[in-house]
Amino acid sequence: CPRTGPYAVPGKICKSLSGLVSLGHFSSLLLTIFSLLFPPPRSYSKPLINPCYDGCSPFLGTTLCDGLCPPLGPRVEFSCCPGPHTLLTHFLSWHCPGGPLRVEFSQRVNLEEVEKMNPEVRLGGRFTPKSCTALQKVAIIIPFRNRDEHLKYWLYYLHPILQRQQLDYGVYVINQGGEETFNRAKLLNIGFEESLKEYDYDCFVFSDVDLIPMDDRNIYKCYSQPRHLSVSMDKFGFRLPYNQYFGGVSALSKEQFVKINGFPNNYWGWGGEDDDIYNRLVFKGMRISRPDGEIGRCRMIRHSRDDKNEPNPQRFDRIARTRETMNSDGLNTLTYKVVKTDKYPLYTKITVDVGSP
Ligand SMILES: [Mn+2]
Repeated sequence: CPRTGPYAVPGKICKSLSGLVSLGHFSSLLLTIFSLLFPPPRSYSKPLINPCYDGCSPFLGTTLCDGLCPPLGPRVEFSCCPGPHTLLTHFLSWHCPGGPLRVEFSQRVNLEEVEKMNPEVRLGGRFTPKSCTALQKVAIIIPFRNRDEHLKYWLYYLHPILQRQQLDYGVYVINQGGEETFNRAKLLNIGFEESLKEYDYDCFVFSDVDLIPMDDRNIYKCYSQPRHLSVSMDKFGFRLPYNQYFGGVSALSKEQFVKINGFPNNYWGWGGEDDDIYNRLVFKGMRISRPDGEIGRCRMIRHSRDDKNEPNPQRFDRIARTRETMNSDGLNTLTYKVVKTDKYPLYTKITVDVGSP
C-alpha cells in the first residue's frame, strides 16, 4: 500500500488489506493441495457443450435416426428427427451431439470403468439406439497388433461418441496373429467379411486404433460417396497432407466396398494401401466426401514405429498399377484363417492368420 502521496492508504486499512491478500494466497494454496489430493472426476469424452447420450428429443416423436440428432452447428444437415428445422427443434438441440471434445492421452484408461460408463453397450461392443431406428448398421473395423494401450483410449473415447451419434454399431478389432509383416488392408477386408457373418451391416468404418475424433459432428456413418473422416489430424498440423489422402479413418457402404472389389491384399508393411484404395474409388467413378476441417479434427496417439511394419518398398510400383490389379486382388481373392474370436464387453476381437507375402 502507498503510505504517502495522493493515493495514500491509512495504516490500519492497509494492514487488514494485506492480511486479506495473504489469506487469499493461503486459501488458494489449500485449494491447490486439495485438488492434487482429490482430483476432480475425469470429464473428457463428454462434449464440452452438451453432455447427452442417445439424444434425439423424445418430444419430437422420433422414429428414424440418421446418425445424428438436430444439429448444433449450421453446417450439419437436419436429418435425424423428422420434420423441418423449427425454432422448437433449435431450442431442443442442446439435447444432441455437437461441438469440440477434449481429447488427451495423459491418464491411463481402466476398461472396467469404461464398461460402467457405457452400460448400454452390449457384449462384443454392440449398441443400438433406443429412441429411434437407425438408418444404417455400422461395423467399425480396427486393424490391430500389440496396441492394447491405444485400444483402451479408443474405446474410452469412441463408445460415448458413437452412442451420441445414435448409430446401430459394432466394434471389430481384427488382430493379426503370428510374426509376419503387418498387412493393414487385408485385415480390413477380413473385418468386412467377418462382421457380415454376425449382422447385416450396410456401412463399414475402417479406423486406425490410434485416431480419436475431436468433434461429435464427425459422424461415423456412410454417405452417397466414400467418406474420409480423419481430414485434419494433429500429426499433420490439422490439415490434409495431400488431396488424395484417404488414410486413417474412412467409411464405405457395402455397395461402395463391393464395387471396388474391397481393398488390396498385397500391401505388406507400412504405406501405400490407402492410396491404392483411393485409386480404386476413382477408377470406379466415385469421389471422396469429407467433413470440413473443423469438424474433421482428430488426434493421433504418438507412438514409435512398430516392429514388423517397415515401410513397404514395393508400394510405389503397386500404386502405379492399381487399375490392372484391382479386379484380381481384393475381396474375390481374400484367403485367411480365423484363429480365435473373443467377445469382450466393449469389442469383438478376431485373431486371424493372414498368411505371408
Ligand atoms: Mn499411427
